[in-house]
Amino acid sequence: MVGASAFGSIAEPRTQPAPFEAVARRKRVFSGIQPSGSMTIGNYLGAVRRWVRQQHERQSIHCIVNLHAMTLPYDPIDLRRRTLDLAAELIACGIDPEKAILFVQSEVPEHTELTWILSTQTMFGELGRMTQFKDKGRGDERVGSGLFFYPVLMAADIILYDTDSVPVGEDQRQHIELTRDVAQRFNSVFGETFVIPEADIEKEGARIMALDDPTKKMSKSGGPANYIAFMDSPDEIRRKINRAVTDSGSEIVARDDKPAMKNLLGIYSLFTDTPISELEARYVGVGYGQFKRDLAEAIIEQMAPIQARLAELQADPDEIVRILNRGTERAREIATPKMEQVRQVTGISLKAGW
Ligand code: ATP
Ligand code: LTN
Repeated sequence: MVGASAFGSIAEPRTQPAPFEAVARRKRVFSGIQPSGSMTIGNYLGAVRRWVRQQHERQSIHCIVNLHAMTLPYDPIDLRRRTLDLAAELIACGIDPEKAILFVQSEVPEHTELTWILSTQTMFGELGRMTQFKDKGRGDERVGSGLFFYPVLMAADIILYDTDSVPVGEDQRQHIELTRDVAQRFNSVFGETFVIPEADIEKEGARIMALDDPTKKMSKSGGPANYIAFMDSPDEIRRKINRAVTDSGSEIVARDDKPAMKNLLGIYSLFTDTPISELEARYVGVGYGQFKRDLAEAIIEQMAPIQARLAELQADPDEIVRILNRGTERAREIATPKMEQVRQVTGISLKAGW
């Protein structure tokens, strides 16, 4: 319980600084991605591209969140394969495992331990308001309660590392708001323990829409017509772009009443680093067919070097496992003392006081 006891108040200021506080540190970034399928251009444009850029100036930690991927029905053999494939995809995209810490969530048991502790500070009602739970659970009573708990595990992932900023797509904004609320609540109950993280959501690329339905977000667990993935061959990419839904009319403009074109122009602009207005001007009077052919080639060209590197990495899965094991060690160097601090302030540690 909270409050004073013969052993002192748990909210009392600590007399000794925690070891991690003694070292001045760079801004720390943490983000996660589920091994629920091959990485899509939505993941890349919304999040991963930024992780690659930020690793040079910030201390970056990237986690393959396999425990999150268990919250919907899955095949265990696929999960292991997808975990290794996703690690290879991230490295192929430019995550440098010498710079950033890249690891698999289940290898650091502190994530699940902290989830339980944070669950005691998370309201049932808060979790019920999460739109992802409502979307993925679809109101089905028989949905696993892990899906309900998903945001608590995500909060634990983030605050376990004293994260300053969380680079994600727009769909994760609500989860990060909840993370902040839970961390603040914990700090006010048990004393300053966690850094309160900020969401880092870019305007461009934050929400890439599905190719077969521009009102839904592109998602690697959607059907194959929904996304373009890094595992897709050039021919598949051509076919998928060719079949992508378009709007009525024939104008190639990024207007709100043209959601399909707005999405395709957005993708084109991000991949080629060309302002949308310039693309709109280039395609005045040009048909959808030519536009789509050009877009497919632009995507293929940008993805080619990444795909070549990916093929090399996939040829040596033992090396990927070695990289992930090293990432686990480095992640635990941060997670273990933090978790010990949490055990102390919550009164579940039997070691001498903090
Ligand atoms: P799933 O289909 O299993 O839910 P997902 O493709 O939505 O997976 P996640 O692993 O949940 O991807 O997300 C990894 C990162 O990619 C997150 O930061 C998320 O916000 C971002 N992201 C996912 N989809 C998109 C998208 N369509 N547009 C922009 N960012 C996205
Ligand atoms: N829920 C996230 C994946 C995720 C995550 C995280 C993202 C799990 N833990 C921590 C950022 C920080 C998603 O993209 N669906």
